[in-house]
Amino acid sequence: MTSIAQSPAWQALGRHCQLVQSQQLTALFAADPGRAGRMQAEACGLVLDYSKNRLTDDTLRLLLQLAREAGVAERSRAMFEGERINVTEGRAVLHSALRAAPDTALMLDGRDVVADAAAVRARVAAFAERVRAGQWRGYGGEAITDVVNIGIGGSDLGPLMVCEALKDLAHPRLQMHFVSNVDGVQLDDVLRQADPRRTLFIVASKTFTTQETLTNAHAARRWLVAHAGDERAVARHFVAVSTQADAVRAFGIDADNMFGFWDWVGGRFSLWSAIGLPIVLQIGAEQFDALLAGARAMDAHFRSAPPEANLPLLMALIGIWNIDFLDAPTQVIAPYHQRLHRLPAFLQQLDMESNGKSVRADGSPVGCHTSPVIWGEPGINGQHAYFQMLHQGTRFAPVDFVGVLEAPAERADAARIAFANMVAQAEALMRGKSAAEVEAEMRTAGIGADRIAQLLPHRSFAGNRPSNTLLLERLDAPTLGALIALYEHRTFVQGVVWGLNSFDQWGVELGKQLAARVLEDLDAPADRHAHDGSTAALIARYRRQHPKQG
Ligand code: G6Q
Repeated sequence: MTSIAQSPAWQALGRHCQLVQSQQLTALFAADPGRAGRMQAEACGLVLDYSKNRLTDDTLRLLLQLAREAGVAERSRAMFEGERINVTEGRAVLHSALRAAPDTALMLDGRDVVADAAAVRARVAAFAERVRAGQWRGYGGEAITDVVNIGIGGSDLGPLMVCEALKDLAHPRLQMHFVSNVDGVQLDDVLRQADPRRTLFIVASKTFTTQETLTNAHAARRWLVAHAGDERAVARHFVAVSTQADAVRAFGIDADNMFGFWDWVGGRFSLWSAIGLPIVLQIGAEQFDALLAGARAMDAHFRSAPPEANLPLLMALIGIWNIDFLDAPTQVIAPYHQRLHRLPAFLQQLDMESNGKSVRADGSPVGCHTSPVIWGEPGINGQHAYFQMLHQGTRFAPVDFVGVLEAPAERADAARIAFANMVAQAEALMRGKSAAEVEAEMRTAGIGADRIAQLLPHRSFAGNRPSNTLLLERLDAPTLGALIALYEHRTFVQGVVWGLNSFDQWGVELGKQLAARVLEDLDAPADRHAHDGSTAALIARYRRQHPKQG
């Protein structure tokens, strides 16, 4: 396989980039009154304005040609139809089947995966309804008030992000908690204020072998049994979500309290499966179905909308343009709604774990840059922190501004201020502020010529910094579902163009193996394993702080 960088469209984009690079966005707008209207696309309650990117109609034409040459449509069909596109693990990639219309069927290894997903979803819904109705009771006979999801990575970030985003729909009695860190602090913080008689633990782990999750799950179990004084309490307070029924049973959780999913669901794509149990508990099965319906609508849009109006395709191609041609090393996610505060962390995993790779699916070098560093925080806070670098740093970082149009009446005024800030920042990044403007401003303020000359370079902004603005008509379950699916497909398309397998994660697997050797040596009087000088010294320093008793 040859690298996409050898393809005719890529080569043409390289040449075209020479022309576009020197152009100012403000000049492109001035020369073309139709630009903003043309460079907008809308679907599933989402509006994308991509006009503030450093590209022209020719760029888009070449990028769409690139997508054709990379076979995006064919690969997408292969994914949706259940081909084993995750070649290193020999697995299909079917998170879309988890949200497929109930009257469709998709056969994989002789099973209808849509029907299997629906059956688990029905069990999840029934269980969640009992908890929400106060019929599922703890060992003391009381209704559950606190739910603790113990999981990490894909078994944490998706449900956490969605539960935060849809908090306005939360069940009034249920408080959700998420514990992922193994250091004990996060779990202690939750347990300190939890009532064991009213707390439900969800142990969420696809493999049920992850050290962090199992350590926390065992600690939570000890806490519960110590309070209850009876092992049998575990059955009332622990449920599991996993693909590994035997390991769940070995932990002591009954099959009745386990909700399964399948190896064709990648961790970072799993919130649509039983991993979404915390979401169902928080917002109810009906709203969870609405979340799935929103994602399903985006799946349909991605599969059928014309390329020039296709949101995931456009966002993916613009990302590739920024990363590979304009040389942007990072991508900022700046949500302007507090409820979306975990979106950057979720997208960081989705994108960096999927496309943070250097070789193509066939093992050959990829030959171009892949996943950028994805980072961000709520934009309004960022304005008082990292936006300085966005405006005046030596590297540029494209931004996805994510805003919400509708707000409840009681928050409308405050929401308008947030929205104004978002639009103003996108405008400022593009426009910049010329030396002439700064000079005139300072003259009007009565500042002397010497001082003006001194301050001019500091107070000028070069501008021409690109961004997308993505508007949600409202922050509800269907629109959020569509937003997540949009980013999933954006990630997928980029992986296809780069020729990657976006669905394995050997770097994560490495992390799962590494700690065991060091852990063994921390407890030993001397190293049993060979380490480099730095690692050995750090282990020795730890041992000095924790001398063995007796
Ligand atoms: C996701 C990754 C990774 C995984 C965690 C937790 O795509 O594979 O983030 O979700 O390592 O794994 P378990 O769910 O198996 O505990």
